[in-house]
Amino acid sequence: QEAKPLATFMEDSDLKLCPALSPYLLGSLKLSFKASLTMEKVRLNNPKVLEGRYHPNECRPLQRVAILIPHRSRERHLMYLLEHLHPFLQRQQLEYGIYVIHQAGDDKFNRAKLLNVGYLEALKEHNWDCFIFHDVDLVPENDFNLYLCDNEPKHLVVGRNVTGYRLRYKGYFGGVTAMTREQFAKVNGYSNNYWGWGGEDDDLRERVTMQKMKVVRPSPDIAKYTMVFHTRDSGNEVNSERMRLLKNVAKVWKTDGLNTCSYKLLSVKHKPLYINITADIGTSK
Ligand code: UD2
Ligand code: MN
Repeated sequence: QEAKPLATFMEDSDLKLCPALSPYLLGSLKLSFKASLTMEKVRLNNPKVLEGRYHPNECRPLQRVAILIPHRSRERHLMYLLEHLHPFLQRQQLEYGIYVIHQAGDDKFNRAKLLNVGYLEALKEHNWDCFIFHDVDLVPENDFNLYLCDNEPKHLVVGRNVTGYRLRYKGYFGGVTAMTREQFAKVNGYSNNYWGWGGEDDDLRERVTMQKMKVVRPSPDIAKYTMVFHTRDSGNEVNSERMRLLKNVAKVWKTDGLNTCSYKLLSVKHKPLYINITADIGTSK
């Protein structure tokens, strides 16, 4: 039997690579979050998004980017983030997919482990090049803040409206970060052992520097975010173990991370605007 020509593939590869800077970028935008917004309106505003994914038709995207959002009971934040993030990513001419990783149950929240789960599950669906680990409540203000990976791990949040747009502290690596598939695998992902608030982002930075990689950031006038106001969630109390855990990163990173991330996958749902992964990630005790 004669092999059929891969028509669509050939057409695709004939497409020119997208430019380093998309012509659709708008720069700094003043963001507002309307009380009357609904998820249905967000869906109607984003007709080109199919089951949480999009790719440009006019050019071949530079990278395939998976956005991973750890989540539990922040539905409004998720709606506002999706409202702004979808058009933002399309203006950047990226191929992307948005994954929401939902922690089942009401044990202490574990942001880092959820992000490990997101990485492992997203790679089962598609060969993503680049991963953006993204808080649900941080909305980027400037689309020149490119959701692409660099040769070094990238921290995309220099400043937030709530803290006067200043870097929280030297070495700060929280909020939104971008790592390639290889960079994240090299550090064995996040630790699975941070239950409750804090420390997991510093742990990841330690892993990165131990591998002789260095954190890069876009310029402060670009790496700006609006944080949707919130108080500390119940179930995410400060992790009093975090200082002790942080002292042991060098000793444990090889046996605590992607290679030991055990969880029960409860569901994968392809919603119109995102892929929802619900997992039972065990307990803190
Ligand atoms: C800071 C960091 C965050 C993380 C955290 C400590 C910034 C901008 N962000 O966030 O990256 O390092 O400190 O763990 O510095 N979440 C839920 N439901 C919950 C609890 C948390 O969905 O019940 C998710 C959600 O995506 C949220 C994220 O976890 O954005 C971080 O939690 P937070 O927003 O309460 O903590 P925050 O703002 O101090
Ligand atoms: Mn927050």
